[in-house]
Amino acid sequence: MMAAAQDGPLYLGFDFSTQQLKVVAVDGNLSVVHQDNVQFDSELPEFRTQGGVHIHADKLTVTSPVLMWVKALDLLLDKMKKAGFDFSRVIGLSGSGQQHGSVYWRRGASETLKQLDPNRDLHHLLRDSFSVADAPVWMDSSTGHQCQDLQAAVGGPRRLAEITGSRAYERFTGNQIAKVRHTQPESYQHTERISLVSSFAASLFLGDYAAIDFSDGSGMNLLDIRSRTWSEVCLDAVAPQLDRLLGAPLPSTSVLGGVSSYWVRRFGFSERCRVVAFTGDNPASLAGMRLQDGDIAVSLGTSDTVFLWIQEPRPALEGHVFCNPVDWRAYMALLCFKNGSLTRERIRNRSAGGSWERFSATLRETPLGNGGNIGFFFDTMEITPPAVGVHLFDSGDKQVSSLSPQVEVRALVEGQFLSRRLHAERLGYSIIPGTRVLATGGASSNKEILQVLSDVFNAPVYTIDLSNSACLGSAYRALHGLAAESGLSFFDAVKKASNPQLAATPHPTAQEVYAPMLKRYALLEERVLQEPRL
Ligand code: XUL
Repeated sequence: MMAAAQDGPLYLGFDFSTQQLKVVAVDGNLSVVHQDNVQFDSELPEFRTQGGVHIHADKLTVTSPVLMWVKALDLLLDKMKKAGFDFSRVIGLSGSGQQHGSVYWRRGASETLKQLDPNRDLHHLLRDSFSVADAPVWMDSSTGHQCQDLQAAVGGPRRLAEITGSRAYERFTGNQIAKVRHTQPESYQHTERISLVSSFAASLFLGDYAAIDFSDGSGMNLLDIRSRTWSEVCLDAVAPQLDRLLGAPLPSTSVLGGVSSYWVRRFGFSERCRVVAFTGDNPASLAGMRLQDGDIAVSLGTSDTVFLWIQEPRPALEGHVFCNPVDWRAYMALLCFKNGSLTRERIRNRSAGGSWERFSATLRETPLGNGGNIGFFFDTMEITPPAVGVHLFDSGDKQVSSLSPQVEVRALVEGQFLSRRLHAERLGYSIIPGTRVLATGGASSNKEILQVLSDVFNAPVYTIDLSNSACLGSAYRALHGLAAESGLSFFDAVKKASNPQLAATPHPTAQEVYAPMLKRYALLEERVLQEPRL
């Protein structure tokens, strides 16, 4: 044991995501020394989840059993122990949780948490500690009424977005709490504390209720993102005296305390091991990517997601502005675009003979700006902006019914990236000298697609593997949380981590071509939004 402890300190990052619980351990050089996971469906079949959740008969209500998450933690730590992981070297841990989900602790649970018997599994000890057994999760969309009520109470969707960073969304926790209060009044009565998935998980390690952090707290429609306190008007609209059930929110970099004696005695954690506030999986991913001021990350997957670091929040009716998880003065924004890879594949099949090589060759052979042709390809109802259908325009802004295959390929890729840039700028993002575009996800392996991305943003594009970013970001945050007490910035704390790879730099004429095209794109998008939906 002594010899192992001399091998230097370790930091753990956990990720309580929808389908699995993951862990990663990094050393002081930020090298990954251990990782493991528990898959809910296959390793905890007794809970009968599919993809980690239960979809209820109304198809709108989606929940996960809280005890499944607790049991997954028992299982994960047992696996680590069996693999010979030396818990005594861990001096800091943190974690992330799927955003928006809520956990309802039954009256008396805080006492239980404080006196956990190290000879027993957590899921036995906490069997009776939850007043609501099935936690609403982010996939739930059953709270339409509650959203309307909240918006009406604060003065409309725009006002709600100004206060909390987002208009009302069904999955956001405030609306979920309002629904639990109305549909399960008795359970609500017996609730002593409400946690997010992230602060619930931190509570297990702390042996006490953990604070909700500013960043994950921003996904509740309850936090005033400027004052970083609960918004009274929002709380009052959801439930009386809700602040007592939520506890005071804290900066995401806070050290909450030490691990409870349960962990010391059951697994051999050091009494020195600190728990740094857990946060949401998207904020934790931002930390894992080491996104900086001015950067934008574009994840090119089934749906495309855009992450932004912003200094001044400018919330809109689309997208979300959250408090920043690594710098409490800053903000981050998140935008989701539904028509990503599946649309790229459809156009590849239609206009490039099903071949990515031909698709790429077409992008190489067609000019920047596509001769003025612009396309909107919303195969399914888009989130950002809320529009559907394919809309094509020629260089004179005249709507046309088709484009040649070559022009169509470029119109798709340019159109997607013009849209990512337009909506990012509406949330307060601007390209500054030194701006980097970080690309990740399936399509980020296509050099020609990345070249268009670089040209449209007039900024260099770097690629980065994000498959583990929330978990890794949590381990980084654990390390930084400890160092932050001495004033070290997140970026100084994690500078030893490996850097993203440069993949494309903008063409010298990019700015000249795309600055006016972005303005035209915005006007044409207005026209598309005004078209009647069929
Ligand atoms: C973000 C959101 C999802 C979950 C996934 O608003 O709902 O990304 O965080 O775990």
